[in-house]
Amino acid sequence: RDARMKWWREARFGMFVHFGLYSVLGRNEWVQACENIPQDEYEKLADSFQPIEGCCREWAKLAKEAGMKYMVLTTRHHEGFSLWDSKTNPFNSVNYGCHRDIVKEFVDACHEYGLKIGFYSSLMDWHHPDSWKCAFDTEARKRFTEYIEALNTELLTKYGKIDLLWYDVSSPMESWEGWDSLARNQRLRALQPDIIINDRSKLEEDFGTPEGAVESQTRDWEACMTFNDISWGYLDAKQAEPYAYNAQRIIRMVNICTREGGNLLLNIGPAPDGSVPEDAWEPLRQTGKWLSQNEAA
Ligand code: FUL
Repeated sequence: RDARMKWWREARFGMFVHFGLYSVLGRNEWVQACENIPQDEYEKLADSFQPIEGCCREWAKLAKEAGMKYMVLTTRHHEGFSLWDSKTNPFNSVNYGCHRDIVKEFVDACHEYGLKIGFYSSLMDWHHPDSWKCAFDTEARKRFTEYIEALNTELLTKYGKIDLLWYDVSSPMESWEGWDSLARNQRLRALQPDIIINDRSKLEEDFGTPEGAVESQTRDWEACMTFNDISWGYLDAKQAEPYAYNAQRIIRMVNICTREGGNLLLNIGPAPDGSVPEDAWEPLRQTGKWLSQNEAA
């Protein structure tokens, strides 16, 4: 375990990217649930999902400049839209909208900039009919956990070496048994022997994930924070708070994490066209400058 954790423990700083259909609306990644948007209406957003060519390179270039060592992309957030050429989930970015495999572009961009590669994968799926039934319907639960495994198997076999799997929110089930996490994670590790897995499949696995606060844990941990503290997905100007992190605040967080043996995974929510939001550029560049000067010292 120490061997596979080595790069991660030295990394200190990574970029989280929340990108999906919710980005098009610019009102938080939970918008479908919060505003009760009917499924057929939400599906229509897929046609307007048209990120500019090269957007993943833009993220990776900035991550590199910021002194980050790895990236984690929401390959499929709770909404259930897969950003890759999935055979398991036809609701994806190759069948709809831009007709591109964004995950592949992301992986290529990470290679180009020498960044480790992380995949975020939700244990919920609002687009899948079994997602909500899992808690009380055994057959639905079986179908759904198989679906989750099939998705992750695709992700871990189609794109070469993947460094990190970042599970998220496991609702409605409260135990790893319910999600069949132990057996699934073992099978996934067999596909990617060096992969690091976070703690959100209800098993401790490799590291803890305090959210929204830089709070140390007695084990390996990574604080995930988002640029404006209120949304992970893009917020358009009408929704956005006038406030975003500045370099000073980011540097302070990185330093606390470093001192207390953790990492900082700092999120950007790209705009509908995939570009890096305006107010993230400068703070991240300044952070990178500071880190490179002080690492050298
Ligand atoms: C949460 C999710 O529900 C948010 O949408 C976001 O992805 C965050 C990192 O984890 O629990």
